[in-house]
Amino acid sequence: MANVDGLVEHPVQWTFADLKEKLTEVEQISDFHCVEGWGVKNVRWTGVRLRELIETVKPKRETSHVTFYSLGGVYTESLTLSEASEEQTLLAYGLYGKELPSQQGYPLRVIIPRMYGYKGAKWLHRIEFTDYQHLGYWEQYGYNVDGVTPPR
Ligand SMILES: Nc1nc2c(c(=O)[nH]1)N[C@H]1C(S)=C(S)[C@@H](COP(=O)(O)O)O[C@H]1N2
Ligand SMILES: [Mo]
Repeated sequence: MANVDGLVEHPVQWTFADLKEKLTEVEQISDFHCVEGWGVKNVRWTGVRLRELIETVKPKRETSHVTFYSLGGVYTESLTLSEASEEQTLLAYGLYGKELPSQQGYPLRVIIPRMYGYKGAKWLHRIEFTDYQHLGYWEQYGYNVDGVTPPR
């Protein structure tokens, strides 16, 4: 993870180590579900609350959404500022007490348990604050931007 930028008062360029040092580590057990039908109960994540990062960078008044960019330049996702600020929205770097495996998104991934898995970008490297909602990777193929209702 490197850049947190866009419509914020204090953009930061943090290394993964900076992020761990500056924000409070939390542990969260939550169910994970993919829109394709599979799910995993009681997944134990370690990470930081996205809310705390938001408080650090101070979004400007016109900010309405947060866009996430994965390494590789293909996968993107977005949340409203209010969804991003929910208690359970994490930037996770640990899984069951160990470092996030590379397949699961090392070094960092977004977790928002009440939404389908596609809302959470793995291999996160940039967070941008915007005044529009960016249409995510799967959303261009018909998945719903709300992350809650399944595609028809
Ligand atoms: N960068 C990136 N993030 C991603 C995806 C992806 O293909 N690329 N797939 C999404 C989808 S559809 C799901 S269900 C979860 C799967 O997470 P898992 O591989 O840890 O089970 O990651 C989400 N995040
Ligand atoms: Mo998924």
